[in-house]
Amino acid sequence: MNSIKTTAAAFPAIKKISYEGPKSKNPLAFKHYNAKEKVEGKTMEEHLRFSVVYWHTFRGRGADMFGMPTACRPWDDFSDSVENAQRRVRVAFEFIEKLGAPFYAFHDRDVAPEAATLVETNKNLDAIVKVLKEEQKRTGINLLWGTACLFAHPRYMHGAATSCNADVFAYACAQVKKAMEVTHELKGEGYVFWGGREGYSTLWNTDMKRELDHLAKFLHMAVAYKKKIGFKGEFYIEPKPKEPTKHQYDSDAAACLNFLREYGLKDHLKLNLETNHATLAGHTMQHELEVAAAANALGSIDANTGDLLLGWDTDQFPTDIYLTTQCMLTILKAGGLKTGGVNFDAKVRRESFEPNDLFYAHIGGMDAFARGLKIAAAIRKDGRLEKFVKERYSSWNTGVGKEVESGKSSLEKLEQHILKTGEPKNFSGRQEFLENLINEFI
Ligand code: XUL
Ligand code: CO
Repeated sequence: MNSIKTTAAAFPAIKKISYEGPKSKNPLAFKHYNAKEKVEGKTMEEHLRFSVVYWHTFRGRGADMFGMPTACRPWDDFSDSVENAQRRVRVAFEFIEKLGAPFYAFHDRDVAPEAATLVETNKNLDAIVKVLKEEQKRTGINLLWGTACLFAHPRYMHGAATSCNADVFAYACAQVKKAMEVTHELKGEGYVFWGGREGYSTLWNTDMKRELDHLAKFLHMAVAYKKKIGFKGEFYIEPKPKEPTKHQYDSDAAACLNFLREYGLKDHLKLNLETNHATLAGHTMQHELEVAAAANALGSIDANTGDLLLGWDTDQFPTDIYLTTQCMLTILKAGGLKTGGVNFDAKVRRESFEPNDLFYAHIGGMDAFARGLKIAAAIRKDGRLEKFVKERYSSWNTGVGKEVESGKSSLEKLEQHILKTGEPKNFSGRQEFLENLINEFI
């Protein structure tokens, strides 16, 4: 199939977005994201590794449970034709190139239409991968991660890898096999497993243990196939507690890590953490990042934010500097993102229906993270926060603390210690003092 080019630019009035500094009043310029500026010895581009998602940005149409699509996308005829999908690829790369993001991410079904049979569907995907490859080569934009959509098609109504139907499980495996192959072909730096419907709506019809065993079998087969095709990218599992199911098995970072350890998968997958999923689980994003970092499993982030007053997965663009500062403090402490990136799994509001809104949204998110990075680096350079935390645990550096940490203690020894020293003396946690300290930098 011939790959077609768009005849005209989709965003003709927009030039490449450039850095103009904090004083700029230009809404189509960066005020803080300066790609080549160095922070802690690395450029902002290397630290942040921004990525644009195909699903929200190029397939989202602003429909919700109550209303029809609102989005105006003049380049898209909204048909399921391969030609339309190919034209959309050109537009996507025009957008990402003008924005200056180095990466993108997709589900197989975002980029290419599903057909009546697996063979036809894979043929459609190949026709799109050809154009994606051309555009990656033309622009230097790379694939952060690929994934398979195992939740939209009706066949996955009971789940995919956790379906009660073994044939559906097999279909999911066939789909993932192909999605991994194209991710590999496009030199993707990672591959994500988000358990779209891997959970349950009611326990009355669910054999939980069997479903979890199947999920593990599925991931082990993916690990084996990864080896077989020589795909060197990182595998990630993305936690989310609910939506679309009532309970998703990969409910949060801790649950995912427990599952990975229980089934001998810990060495094969890291975590892709998303802010709105963290808050749906009743956690902060910083909590999820800390849990992952402590297990050496911090892989990548889906950068967005929820609306705590609404309580569902609103996937808004992150603009809160406090949030981005917290994210970047933990990410820097953990040694930075390696194969992962800051992937905007976020969508413009239904009311923001014009193409330019896509630019405003991403520019805002990138600037918010650039500020978070600079603030986090300043807090680290100042050193007072780190020093406080270190001192808070200083009793563990010597004496009984040291003995416990090095495994040389016992209940009897510790009883002797207390009989000798009496009631322990405590000291303040200084939460308010530290909150004020953080605000000095924001
Ligand atoms: C859904 C979600 C997904 C994953 C990829 O809430 O976050 O888009 O990021 O499947
Ligand atoms: Co996500």
